[in-house]
Amino acid sequence: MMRVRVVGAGALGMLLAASLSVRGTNVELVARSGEQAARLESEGLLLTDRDDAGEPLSVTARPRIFAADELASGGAAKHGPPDVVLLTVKQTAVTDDLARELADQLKPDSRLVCFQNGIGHTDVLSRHISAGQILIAVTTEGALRHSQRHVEHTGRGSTWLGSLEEGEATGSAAMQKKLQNLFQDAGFAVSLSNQINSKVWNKLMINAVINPLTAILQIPNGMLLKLPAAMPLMRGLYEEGAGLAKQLGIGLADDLWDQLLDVCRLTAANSSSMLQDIRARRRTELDAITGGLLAQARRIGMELPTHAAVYQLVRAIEQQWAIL
Ligand code: KPL
Repeated sequence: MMRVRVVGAGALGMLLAASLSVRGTNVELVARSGEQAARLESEGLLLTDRDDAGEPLSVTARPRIFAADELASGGAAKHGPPDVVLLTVKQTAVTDDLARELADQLKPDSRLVCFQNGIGHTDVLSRHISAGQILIAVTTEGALRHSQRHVEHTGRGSTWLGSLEEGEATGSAAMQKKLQNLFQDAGFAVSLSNQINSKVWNKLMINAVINPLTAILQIPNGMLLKLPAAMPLMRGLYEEGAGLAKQLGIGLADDLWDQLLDVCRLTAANSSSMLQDIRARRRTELDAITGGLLAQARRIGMELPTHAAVYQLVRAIEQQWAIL
């Protein structure tokens, strides 16, 4: 049976670990804090959801739980390598140190599936892990972490899975098919994509419009559509990003602008992840989203003035924490 290690016990990691585990998959969940690991170990991982008729569902899963420190300090060798690592930590946690630790946990035919928002993390990871072992997942599943042991599946979405090295290796194709089956058995809609970079950029564009604006204005996603002065900003960010993608030869969905407006409508009452980070005074994923676009633009000598302005504004909000 495939052995799956989920690294990162935030909302998405908990959702995946619980859903796979209750379907009988051999799952290990790695939590950064020892306190969360202890709680998950003793009380189990609670997943709540609603069925198609809207009736509440609740299940307690019992994946094997590890604290990240335990694996980092020699425990990884003791517990043996997984076949697949699902990396569900935030972008900001993807460092060279983490990449080295992950490299130690993988065997040559293991795969690492990255679920991060934004871009840039795969550059860090591929400094330590062979690019042929890295898969990218782009998901619109909605999950909300209520406590260290409770996650709610708030919205059914779709997931695309593809290889970092597009058009690559047959070994990887077989593994992708296995993973697709595994996820589908656990109730997720998964498609394989041989153009995963386009999917990454579609999501990046949506995040790069909604996330910084909602974080700066401190409003839920749907409110963006109700503020006439916000619309030209949204459109400006969108056009600049689309212009960059074009220059880089990255194909975006033809109806991406409409998809973006739909995300605002469908998640109208939600706070974007960047706004949640700002409220909790956590470092945001700004560098991987707006900063990711700006870095790509710099590389080819292009200017993105609206993205540059929102970058400075979000950074300034983060910098206030050191003073206030
Ligand atoms: O992914 C998101 C986020 O908050 O990070 C959405 C809901 C799309 C808003 O950009």
